[in-house]
Amino acid sequence: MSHDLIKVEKLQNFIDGKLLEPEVGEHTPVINPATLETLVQVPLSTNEDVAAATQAAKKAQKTWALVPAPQRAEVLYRVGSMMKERKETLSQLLTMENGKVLEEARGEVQEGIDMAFYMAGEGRRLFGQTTPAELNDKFAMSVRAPVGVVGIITPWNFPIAIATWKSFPAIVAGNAVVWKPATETPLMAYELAKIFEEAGLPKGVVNVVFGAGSTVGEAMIEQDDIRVISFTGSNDVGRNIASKCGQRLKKVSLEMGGKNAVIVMDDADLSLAVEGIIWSAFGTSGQRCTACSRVIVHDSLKGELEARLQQEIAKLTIGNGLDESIKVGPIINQGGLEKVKSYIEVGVQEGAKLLAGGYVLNDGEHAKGNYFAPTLFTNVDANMRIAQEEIFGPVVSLIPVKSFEEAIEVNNSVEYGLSSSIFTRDVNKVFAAQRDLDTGIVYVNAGTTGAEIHLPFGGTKGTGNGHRDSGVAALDVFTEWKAVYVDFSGKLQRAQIDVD
Ligand code: UN1
Repeated sequence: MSHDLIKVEKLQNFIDGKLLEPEVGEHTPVINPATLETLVQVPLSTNEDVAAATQAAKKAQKTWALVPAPQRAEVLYRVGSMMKERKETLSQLLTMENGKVLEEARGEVQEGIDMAFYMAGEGRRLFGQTTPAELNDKFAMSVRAPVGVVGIITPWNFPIAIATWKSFPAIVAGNAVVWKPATETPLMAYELAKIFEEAGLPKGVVNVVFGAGSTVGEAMIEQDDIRVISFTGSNDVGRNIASKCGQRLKKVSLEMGGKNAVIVMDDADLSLAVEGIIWSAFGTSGQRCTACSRVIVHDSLKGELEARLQQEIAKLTIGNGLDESIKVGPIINQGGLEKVKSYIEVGVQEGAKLLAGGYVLNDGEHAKGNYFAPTLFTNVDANMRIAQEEIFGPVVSLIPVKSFEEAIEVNNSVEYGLSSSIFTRDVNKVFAAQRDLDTGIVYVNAGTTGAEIHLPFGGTKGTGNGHRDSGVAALDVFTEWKAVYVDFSGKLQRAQIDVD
């Protein structure tokens, strides 16, 4: 069965094209959240491993940057093809280490495949600008130059897709990568490292160092040769990275979650809205940055929406995601489960009304994993903590409002600004909403999840620091603009001075 897919007992770091034991040699178990079985041991690396990876990357980058970008892209085309061939294996491993159901795991691997082919295409674009110069016989243009060695820190909730969003643009632009994957989900990194190697990526261009954020992540920040840190994870950790990198004038790209809402207006197609809410609130057990955790509903539809959501929640099958009939998988670990549980108490204390779920599932097979019942609160006030703070679990709060304007205001009243959605059939409301919703991603008549890789991914306010993952915007993180002036007049021409 799927266990046979894991061929080793202990994972190793991947540095300079070699599988290496961590210098200090400590490991920690990787637990399948659906069964609590140990899948494999993952290294807890230290400063020395990060230093070795950085040196390997620095050396490799010099040569890699001189490979023409269309040839760099060839490697990504091969990576994409290999991911496609191995899609089912990768998906099963992903379900085992992360818990998301197989259908979603396949979707996530597909997101990585899409990113490979998309970014490979950039090898023949990587556009800069050509523009007239101020003076005769002079040519001006801008080109994208690689930054050098980049550090990427990826989360457990999308362990392969987010890794591709960050590493593929970095690679095609001529950088080398030091990558710290989440210790909860190292198998995707291990598999991707193998693919990079087999696809012919020169050694040292991508280096994987497994370990904790407090050691490996901190060590990456301290390496002067790592010029960019691209991070997806919690707000606290992101702020810490940003402030430390700020001191060192290191570029930082952060993506730190959301408190995303679906707005249901009085003219909405209610069945569609219910489907959109169920999928984006309870898919991945709500453990997406883009998950819907608030539903802002027009008063006139509140009762009907509550009833319809209760009905649909009752139909959700919860269990091990390797079973194709399961719709909702487990929570990543005990800590995650405790956090979700604590928010239920908070909600009840704040006076919200619990309509579904609200408890850890301990019956039968559920006792063997980290399962939480899909949860629905109603009569939630926009200022309650359950309506303001990121829960990262299968918990959704219904907030009734009286108007479109109030809906927009409530949507924008949180610290985060990643994704938002509106269900309405009124074209005027659609256009006003896409203008006024203060989020990096806006959906009309769809839930809050499902971003496509060729568009920018990220958000406003506490979600990030102005950068974007995926899309062309990702190239901005991993390149420096270089302005190039070529004077072919044969004499010294002085800009701004010799203008007459
Ligand atoms: C995340 O949760 O961090 O839009 C990424 C989506 C997916 C990516 C989610 N394509 O939901």
